[in-house]
Amino acid sequence: MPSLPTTGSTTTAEPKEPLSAEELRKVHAYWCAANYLSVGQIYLLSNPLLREPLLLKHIKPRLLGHWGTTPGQNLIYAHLNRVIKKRDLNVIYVSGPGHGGPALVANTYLEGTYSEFYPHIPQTEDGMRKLFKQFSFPGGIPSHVAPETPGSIHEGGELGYSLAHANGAVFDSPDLLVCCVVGDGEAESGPLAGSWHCNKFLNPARDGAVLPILHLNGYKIANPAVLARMTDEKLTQLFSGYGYKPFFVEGHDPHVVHQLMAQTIDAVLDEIHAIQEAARSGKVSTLPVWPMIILRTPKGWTGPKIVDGKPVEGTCRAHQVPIADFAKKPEHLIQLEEWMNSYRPEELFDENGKLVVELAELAPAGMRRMGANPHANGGLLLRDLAMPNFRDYAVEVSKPGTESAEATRILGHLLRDVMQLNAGAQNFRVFGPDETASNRLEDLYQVTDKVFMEPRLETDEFLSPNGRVMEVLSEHMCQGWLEGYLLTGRHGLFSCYEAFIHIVDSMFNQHAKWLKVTRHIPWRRPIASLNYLLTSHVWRQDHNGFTHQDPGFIDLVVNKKADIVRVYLPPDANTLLSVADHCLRSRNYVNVIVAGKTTGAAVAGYEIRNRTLQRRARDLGVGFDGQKKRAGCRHGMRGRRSDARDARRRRPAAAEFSGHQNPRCQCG
Ligand SMILES: Cc1ncc(C[n+]2csc(CCOP(=O)(O)OP(=O)(O)O)c2C)c(N)n1
Ligand SMILES: [Mg+2]
Repeated sequence: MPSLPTTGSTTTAEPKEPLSAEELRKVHAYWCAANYLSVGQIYLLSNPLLREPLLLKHIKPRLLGHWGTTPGQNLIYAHLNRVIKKRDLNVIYVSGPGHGGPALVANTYLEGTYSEFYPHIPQTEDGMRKLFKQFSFPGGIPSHVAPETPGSIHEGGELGYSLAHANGAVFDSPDLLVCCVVGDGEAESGPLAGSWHCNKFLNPARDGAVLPILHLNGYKIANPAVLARMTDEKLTQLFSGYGYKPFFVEGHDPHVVHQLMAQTIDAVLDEIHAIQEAARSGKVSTLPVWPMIILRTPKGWTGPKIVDGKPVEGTCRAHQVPIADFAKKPEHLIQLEEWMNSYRPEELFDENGKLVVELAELAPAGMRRMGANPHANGGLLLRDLAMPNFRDYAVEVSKPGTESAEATRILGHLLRDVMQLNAGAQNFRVFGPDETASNRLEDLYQVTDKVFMEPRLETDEFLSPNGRVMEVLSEHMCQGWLEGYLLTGRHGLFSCYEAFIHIVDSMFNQHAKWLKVTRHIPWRRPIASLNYLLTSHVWRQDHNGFTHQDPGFIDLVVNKKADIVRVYLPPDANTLLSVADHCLRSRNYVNVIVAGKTTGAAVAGYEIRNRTLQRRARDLGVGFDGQKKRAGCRHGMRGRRSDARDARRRRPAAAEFSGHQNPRCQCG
């Protein structure tokens, strides 16, 4: 294979051999088992243990999936298992190149969690057959890491968000380590490139740690990856500049790489531990230099070297399905059989198809298994927010329209107290791209600061390592952090100018799809809703103009079904309070609140507003009961237009339009 551009590096660990011969044999065998199961998922319909000679009828008629990233991710998983066991660590795995779905499915199957979540796929020969068949198959499972995958908080279908998700997951979880695999192609994306700055917002005294593993397998789908063609020196300069200490693990010989990987993971964990110790003992409160791993291994490692005369392993031809066309080229059957047999399945699985005991013992136990870690099923850890009575913050309105207020400033009073009430629980944060004060939420700074780990100047205000407001001028990072935070069982709010929330259109889509799928997965517990507060809306721009006007995010949002999204247009401060109270209590929605920050009339007290909404609901032919708690739409809620049309046609029972027939709605 072509040589990779390495020049040696000062941060490549001095070669040692931390694994005994026995440990090396076993970790290699475990990796082979994961690779075998990954190839099996991509190719096989039956004959999972190759007990019969491989025939065309054993192969799936349509071959789908991504092999190229998979062996590298299997290597990382196997080595994480080793250290989780050895050090009793609390770790979850974020797969940036989540198109490597076979790797995560294979590993969770090997560790036993897959069969616990899906008992119809047991650790038997027939279970293995079903595991293989279901992959990327009608009625089966997605080819990517997905909500269906145990241990996952990150799909990775749309590349670029892994590092932001990983950081969001560890905020306020001091015990948690997220291993975040970043693809070298993924690393070219804007969101990922920005996300290296996450370290400036991570406080080792109160947050967990992220271990980024930049996987330089050299290629994307059809091109070399930019970072992969840089020398180790250049990469060291780049990542040192971002504030990391890169450790290089490079090679093609599995046995060399196993030793180097084991040694390097031990070294980086020692560094992470030292950083946390220093911060938690109060000795250091400045931005630490976090370690990261740069892993250079061939794309499609251990797969076919040459297919039809062309090199495959170590090239972008290994990205998806390296051997195909079995009907036309029977010699490919032999090649696939040789490839699968190269892992020696007969030594890995017993006569019943179960992983042999000496290898099964390598996985951690119980909830330490990455597929079973409760942080990756955040609803299990979710606690209700302590909420003040929102009515206590209301603007007094003796006569409609006579009082005026900045709606979001009034909301700021409420958010300040939500922040304060939950300070002990450490489960609420507010996110925004440098606009929290501009959006009139600055009362938050009476009780907390903006988190900032870089040096602070005397002239700075409200910055500290302990702040709970997260401000960075990257809507992608704000969204990714909040998603990671919510998916691991906490609460938050993202405030943004209405026009610029479009920057995360696609991330919104992905999160909404995740929520939609999780509703049908019984073991996924509901998580807190993702709440957007969009201000600087189209109607009131003051010193900004056309550049800052665009109400189109709502168009995008209402394309989703009403059981996933909610759009609220509260007309005044009091309605906004009520809406925010509702949204912060709700579960499994994306709530979009569009509200003005400039001075506007406080239209009505709660009684008058309820009457108005009742009238409006009557006009639409839908029910409204503003009097009953948990039944009425006190929120000025809008469903999709088509919902309203459907509702008018069907004249539904009370409260359908408002969505309150949904038992998960927690209107309080
Ligand atoms: C945002 C985004 N753009 C494009 C794609 C299409 N795509 C899927 S995989 C891939 C290449 C990924 O390369 P890399 O991150 O290096 O992953 P690996 O080599 O580990 O497969 C691309 C471009 C995508 N999934 N997401
Ligand atoms: Mg790559």
